[in-house]
Amino acid sequence: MPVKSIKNWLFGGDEKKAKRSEKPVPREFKPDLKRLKPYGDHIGDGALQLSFTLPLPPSAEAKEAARLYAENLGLERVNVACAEAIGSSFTFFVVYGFSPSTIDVTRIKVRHPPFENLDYETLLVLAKEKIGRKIVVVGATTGSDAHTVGIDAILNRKGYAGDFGLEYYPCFQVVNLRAQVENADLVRKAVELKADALLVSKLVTQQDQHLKDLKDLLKLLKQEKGLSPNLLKIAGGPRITHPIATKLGFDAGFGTGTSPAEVASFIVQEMSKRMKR
Ligand code: B12
Repeated sequence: MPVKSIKNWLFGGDEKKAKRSEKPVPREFKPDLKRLKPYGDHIGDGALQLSFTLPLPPSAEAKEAARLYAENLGLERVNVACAEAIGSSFTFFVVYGFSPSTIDVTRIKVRHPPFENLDYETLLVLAKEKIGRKIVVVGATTGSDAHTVGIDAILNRKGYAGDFGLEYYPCFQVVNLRAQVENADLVRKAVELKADALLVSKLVTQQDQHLKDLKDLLKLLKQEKGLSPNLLKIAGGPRITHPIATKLGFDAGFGTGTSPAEVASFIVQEMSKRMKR
């Protein structure tokens, strides 16, 4: 159906009439960035949802314990919306409440990896002009960690959320060692392939295993003499941030929702800078 007919069908009558009935015009909304609160039913009501498990069998008393616990956290007008048994000794709760807390967003500063998002063509031109050869990227999920989806999302041609992975770019030679790769094997492979960038994924964070494995990798890299002096060391995973990764000694860290294009942009720009030195 043509657009005009759809409007006539929806609103009745001609287009002029239809335009008049296209309401409501959204009001411009300016949040109070100095005293920001969550939004539920009304702006600034502080409504939020919380889920947690108590080591109690399900009962009216357990539900009351969940309500009081949420009140102890500072929530007001708490409603326990869900109380589900998890086995015989645990209950999972979803509670709603209203928080009086506010956050001053104007004071927040987050450190990101230093790069500009480049489109595909610009990136290839930069890589050709400044680097002039294939950039060797070696990636893996290390230690006992078996999660491959994150590193695959960045490296494999099919990519992530409609964004092609590094294999799609002719400027990269990608070697994906996938999961449960020992740090020593990863370092050996980086030497053998003359890697320009090492990409490490960590998903399992229980008892800070991800930090232990990443530190161990850095130690091995420091001891190894056969690596490129410009080797880029990049860590990623849902609990990795740029500040965490750089504090450990990596060049960059990428967390949840990272697109391959961002990683490609960072590698090409950072390598271009280093090759000038
Ligand atoms: C799928 C999955 C599995 C699959 C993995 C299959 C596979 N081939 O990868 C299987 C079933 C094997 C599995 C097993 C286990 N899993 Co699991 N798993 C998940 C799950 C549901 C999704 C992970 C995923 O694929 N995400 C999708 C990808 C695209 O997202 P991503 O990894 O975050 O990657 C993005 C970014 O983080 C970033 N990124 C990631 N890596 C890198 C690297 C670089 C260099 C860069 C630049 C960016 C980058 O870019 C990606 C794209 O944006 C998560 C829960 C969750 N919802 O996250 C649990 C989860 C990770 N698993 C968990 C656990 C506990 C396990 C097991 C221990 C369970 C068990 N008791 O057996 C085992 C572990 C086995 C092992 N030895 O590692 C826990 C980890 C808890 C923790 N924080 O330590 C989670 C969080 C579930 C939970 N809430 O408990 N799991």
